[in-house]
Amino acid sequence: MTVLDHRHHTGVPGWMPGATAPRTDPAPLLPDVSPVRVLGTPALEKHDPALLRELYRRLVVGRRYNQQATTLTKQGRLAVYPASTGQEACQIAAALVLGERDWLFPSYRDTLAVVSRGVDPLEALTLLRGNAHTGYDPRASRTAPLCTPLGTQAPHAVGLAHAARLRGEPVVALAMLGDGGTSEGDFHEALNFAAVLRAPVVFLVQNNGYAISVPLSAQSAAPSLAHKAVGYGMPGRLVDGNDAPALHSVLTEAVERARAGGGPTLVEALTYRIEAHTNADDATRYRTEPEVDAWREHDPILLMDRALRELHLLDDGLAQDAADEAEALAARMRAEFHADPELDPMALFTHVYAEPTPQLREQAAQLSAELAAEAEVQH
Ligand SMILES: Cc1ncc(C[n+]2csc(CCOP(=O)(O)OP(=O)(O)O)c2C)c(N)n1
Ligand SMILES: [Mg+2]
Repeated sequence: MTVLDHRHHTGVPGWMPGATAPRTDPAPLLPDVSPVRVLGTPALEKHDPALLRELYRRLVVGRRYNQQATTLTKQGRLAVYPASTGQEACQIAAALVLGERDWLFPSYRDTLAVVSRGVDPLEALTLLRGNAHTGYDPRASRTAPLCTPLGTQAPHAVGLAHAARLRGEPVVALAMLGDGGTSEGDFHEALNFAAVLRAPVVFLVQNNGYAISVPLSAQSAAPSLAHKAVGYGMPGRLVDGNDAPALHSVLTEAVERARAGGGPTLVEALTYRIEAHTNADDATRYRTEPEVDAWREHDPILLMDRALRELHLLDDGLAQDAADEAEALAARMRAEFHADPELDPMALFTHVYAEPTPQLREQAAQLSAELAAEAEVQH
């Protein structure tokens, strides 16, 4: 082997083989200078009217879902709810671009994406109610559990996507992260593996400006989070995260590219969380009212409503239908969550190990005896 055999690493003519030579031209991987937008541009007319109406309907129902879940925390019926109010366009687009065989890897903020994917709206909230189990069957719905540790869902998505590819299955995995999540080691490892393996994965970063109280400026010095893609050798896309059709087309392109063997894409969606981080947070301590108000003017439902009415794709009747559907869902959530859940304390021991350890068996026997003794007393 001669030193010139290293040449296959260098795709750029004029470079000597060696460690410092760029391997590919980074220019095609760079994100757009300004975020991709469809609403309010001529590109909107090229979109399927049925899809646009569907996006609108899902936005309206999704907003109501967020509001009702937040209210349930105030009534003590949900332990915690990280609302995606203001980020609904990202949530519904992420779910809509995936096929039945694809996989979604959500974070704790992405309950609405899980519901949009078809998981029962109440089952999707089981974990946030304080139940130790996820509530829905991840295999049946091809939706991983809502992930609380930041970024750990990203390498899981890559592993699943790579494994599916090895099996010859045309599966794409979409992992959802926050801006703060991009500072995690798991994010780096996931992107590196995904690019090297050309795994069929899409990373959707919802940049809502904050990691709890930490603003993005204190989180990252990258030109944009989408630029982070380039260092790994995958394309980065920057999109308006409150523009549902823009998200839908950028994500669809990324999913199709992944499915066709083109490898991973990192999509950064610029958005804003209108509510506090969770019901346990006071956002007025680190954000100003004018800042929140400016984002209310760029609300995903408002933008969609305005644009669709201009094209005569939406009228009061259709808007009322969506509002009615949203109210019916909220009523169902109230009715089902106000009933006390029937829990079997012994379920604590299921799904922990395939074969329970001797210690777990002992603890299960102890709890079982205590429950039996208590039942005896109550008789
Ligand atoms: C590994 C890890 N470190 C810290 C935390 C605590 N934590 C929970 S949410 C959060 C902020 C994350 O912000 P971002 O990724 O921007 O997502 P957002 O909440 O804005 O959707 C932090 C630090 C965690 N859950 N996991
Ligand atoms: Mg954030």
